[in-house]
Amino acid sequence: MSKIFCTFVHKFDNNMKKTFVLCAMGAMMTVSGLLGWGSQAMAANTKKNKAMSVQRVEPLNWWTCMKCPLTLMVYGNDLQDATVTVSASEHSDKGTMHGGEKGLIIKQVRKADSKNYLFIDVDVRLAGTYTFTLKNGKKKTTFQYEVLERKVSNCIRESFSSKDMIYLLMPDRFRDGDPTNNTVAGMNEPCKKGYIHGRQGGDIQGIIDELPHIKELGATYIWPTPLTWSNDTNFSYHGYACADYYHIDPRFGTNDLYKEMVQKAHAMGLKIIMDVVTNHSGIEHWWAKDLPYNDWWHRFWNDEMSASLNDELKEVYVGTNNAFTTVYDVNASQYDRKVNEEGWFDHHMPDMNLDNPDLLQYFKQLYIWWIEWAGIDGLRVDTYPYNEKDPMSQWCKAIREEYPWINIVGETWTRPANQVAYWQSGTKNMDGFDSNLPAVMDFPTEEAIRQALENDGNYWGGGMAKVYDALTADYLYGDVNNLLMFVGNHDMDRFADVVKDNDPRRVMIGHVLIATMRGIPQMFAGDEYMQRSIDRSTGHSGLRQPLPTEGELTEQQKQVYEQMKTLWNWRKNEPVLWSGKTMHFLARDNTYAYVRYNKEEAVFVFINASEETRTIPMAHYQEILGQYAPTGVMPLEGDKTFDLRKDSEAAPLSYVIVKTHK
Ligand SMILES: [Ca+2]
Ligand SMILES: [Ca+2]
Repeated sequence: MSKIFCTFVHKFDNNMKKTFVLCAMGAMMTVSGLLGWGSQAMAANTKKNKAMSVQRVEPLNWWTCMKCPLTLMVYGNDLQDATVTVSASEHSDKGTMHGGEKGLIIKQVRKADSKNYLFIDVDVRLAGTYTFTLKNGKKKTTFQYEVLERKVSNCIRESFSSKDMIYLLMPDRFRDGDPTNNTVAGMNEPCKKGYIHGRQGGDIQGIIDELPHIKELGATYIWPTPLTWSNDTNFSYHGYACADYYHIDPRFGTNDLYKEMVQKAHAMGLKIIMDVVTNHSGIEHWWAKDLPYNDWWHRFWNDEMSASLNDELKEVYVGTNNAFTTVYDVNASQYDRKVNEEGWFDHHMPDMNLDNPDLLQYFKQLYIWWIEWAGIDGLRVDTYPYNEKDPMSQWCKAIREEYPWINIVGETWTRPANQVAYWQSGTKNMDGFDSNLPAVMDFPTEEAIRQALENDGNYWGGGMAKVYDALTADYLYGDVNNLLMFVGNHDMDRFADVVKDNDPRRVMIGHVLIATMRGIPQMFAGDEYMQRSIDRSTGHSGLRQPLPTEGELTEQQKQVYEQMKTLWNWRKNEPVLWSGKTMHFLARDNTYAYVRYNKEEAVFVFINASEETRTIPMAHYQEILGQYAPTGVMPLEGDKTFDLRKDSEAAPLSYVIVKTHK
């Protein structure tokens, strides 16, 4: 554990005879005599202890020279009426400027609705360890807070773009690299290997162990689904019901190990995306028993609108209606809009109220803290359109003011392209809204590719005509190169399950499309082996299964992997695919042709998604290919030469990729 980052943030009163250490480097909080720490233990502790005390301070530490202002959320017992002062610790000579001016100034102390919280706005000027003193009559308590020197270069970090390939994985269902952490005392759900909905033991060590595999495949970024503390009794493995945003779930590892994973990935040329969940926390979050503000969560079933509803409707009212259309639909009812935005994602996922300024500030600081502390390279935001759009736009802006080049992709799960485009920064929306969100997910093209390959496509408008149509909507988007391209993810049926006959040729066509069309390709772990669900009737749990081991692979899976590896590693060195323009040609007979091109070079792609041999009618494509050399090479086939002026044949369910230049 690094001494530099170890943050001794506060002490309980001497009369409590306890010391509570938060270590920014460490995953675990050590609390003397308290095992199985969690919200219930904390609530009990709070009730018993009537003395003023501080139990948590978030963010865990901060840095100098940050653009984002800092508000400390201080949680403990009976803090509301305390006056707060700060001094540089006697152990530090850094916190006081020459002339005695303080390196950290309290600007404002705000009460919350709960008497056990304080929100303290501070102005950070110098690195150092600061002692905060809270006094109320004879009651007094203190805590220490560390401000570190920021490396100026930290704001300059590259992020994912169309030159990358993102590898999405679910840590619990990826690789169990450390069986000793599978069940942790005090956590509500133990590991239950073999139970399809239970925890399977996968962890951060498993991701570290698989870094060479991910690198070999040709991926450049890794997007693990959330790794922070999740303490639900069931389905905790997916991590989207967060119970502590500042700590890695001990069943996945520690904060230290997370940082080590980032560093080891970086050493191999791989980068890490963090999965952000602002729309909802988990019902087991430590703040659940004692919310800072009454409106911290949306509890609208108690408001005026729900008061008039009968009991049955009140129950329905709790959940979101998933109707994103209400955000931009000029005809939408305010009621429907409110239910979309404020309804709970699930009964165990309370909806966060981002209109509460302290909550919005909490989330800005939270993810800036993780980026700065762990060295993260990009963000993915869960359930993006369920968040209040204006506060969320401010959140994106704050993150990008701190890190101007960081990329953020929002999960915008809706099919019409105009609705996806609404959420991308740069799109010219009629209502003038700009999300400040740079990247969105191309669900319309994902759906088109899946529908094109799940049957023989032999009908009017079917097959590759669907993929062609998807691209005709590109005029809508603020930035087509910042669309996430994928054929599957952790929330939908496995691609190899849905393509007709589970045919490996169809699996490859899907991946060739996302590798060569515009945007940022992303693939789901296991698809490199055309992995299939172990039980589609069980929903998501069945498809989220551990990566097959070497010994479990069939010959067919090994062959697909070799093709995937060749495809992705070739793409890494083809700038024309990252930023080139696209010209595509009307899809005919379930074939689809397009050219990615720039001033120097071009890549010609021909997809034959039919089950018959098709002619490649090269005369059609001379409008663009005529500007390039007449002979190209096929990079995925050992650079075999290809005559770009002469018709040739494409085998059933095949692809032809030819590279040429001026
Ligand atoms: Ca494990
Ligand atoms: Ca919401």
